[in-house]
Amino acid sequence: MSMIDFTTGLNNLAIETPSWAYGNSGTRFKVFTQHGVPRDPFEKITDAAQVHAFTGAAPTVALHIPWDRVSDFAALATHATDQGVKLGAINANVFQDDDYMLGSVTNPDPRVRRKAIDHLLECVDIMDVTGSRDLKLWFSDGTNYPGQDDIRARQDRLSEALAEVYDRLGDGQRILLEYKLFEPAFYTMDVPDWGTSFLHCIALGPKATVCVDTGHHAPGTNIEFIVAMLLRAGRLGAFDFNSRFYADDDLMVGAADPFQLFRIMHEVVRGGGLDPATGVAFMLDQCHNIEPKIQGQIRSVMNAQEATAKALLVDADALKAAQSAGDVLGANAVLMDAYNTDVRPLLASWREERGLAADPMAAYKASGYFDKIVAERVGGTQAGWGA
Ligand code: PSV
Ligand code: MN
Ligand code: MN
Repeated sequence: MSMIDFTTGLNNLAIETPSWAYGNSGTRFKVFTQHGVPRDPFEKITDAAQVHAFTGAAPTVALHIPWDRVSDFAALATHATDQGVKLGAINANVFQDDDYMLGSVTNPDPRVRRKAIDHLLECVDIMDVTGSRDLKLWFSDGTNYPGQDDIRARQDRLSEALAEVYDRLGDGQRILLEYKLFEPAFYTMDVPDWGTSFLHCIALGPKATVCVDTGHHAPGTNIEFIVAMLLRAGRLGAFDFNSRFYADDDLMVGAADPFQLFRIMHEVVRGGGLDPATGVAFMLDQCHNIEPKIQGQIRSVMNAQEATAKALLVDADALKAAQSAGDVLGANAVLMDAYNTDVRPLLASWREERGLAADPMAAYKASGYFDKIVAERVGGTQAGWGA
């Protein structure tokens, strides 16, 4: 069993934070506005840079188009670099336009499909300017009622659209195809599960990989099994990390079920996913509806680091020996020993060795940044959700 060493593994864990986590958000019942939230994409990047400054582990920021549309993406990229971060994945958005009521790229109307594909192509144009590697595609497309549309024809339309976008990708660019079990469609989603995403990725070619959003499965789904399968097939492109108690709750990763996050990270370590050459992007896809946003992101990065540190502590040789000997309880104990280790002192040392504060949350709170943005910013924008 090849395993990466503890420090290299932690050094390689780069968490991408989402621009939309910094804006106001809520549920479909109410958006709660907070003080000091960014007024434009530039200020979102500035906030994201704080998360990186205090954790040393969040070097990139994902954009969502059109939520983050600016007139000059090169200027946004320069601003990011000036702040000490880089622009990351471009998330397409074909789910907030009246035209998409019956679907975007799978809509029965060719005019609507054209409009949706054109948006996806425009996102690749933006990637060319921002230097982003990844185009993240999530489709809200689906149906609510049996018979509403032809399930197979929708798959044909989807694969046509994906092929056109795939052909437009430049060198070093990838498609991340995200799946979701339900919502907003309730009978069928056109990309409901990893199998559907995987099939489309295989048909497209090596530059298409699956994005696993941890909130997008049926309750009880064994997500680490999916992770193992995709890594084994070389098609795990990214995570959208968040946690959930019920459905797509978008709560802080590691908040609802830290043990599940550990099991996922164990499979990531086991499958070589912390080796940058494997190409797994670790992104957060969360909304902080009631908690302070920058702190919510810092806590999420710390939670991901803790789960990863525990996974890196698994004694691979002892585990293999116990597994080979058929020692069921012994093998389980190896995993549980790692999970039950308090890794916070180890992470504090890791940070101090890099000139960071041992406790990023306390250091951020003491920095005065929050008071500064509250004073400076009036009338922050909405993340895009929960309008
Ligand atoms: C859809 O639920 C999703 O997970 C997709 O990744 C969207 O782009 C994102 O949420 C927006 O928050
Ligand atoms: Mn997502
Ligand atoms: Mn989601």
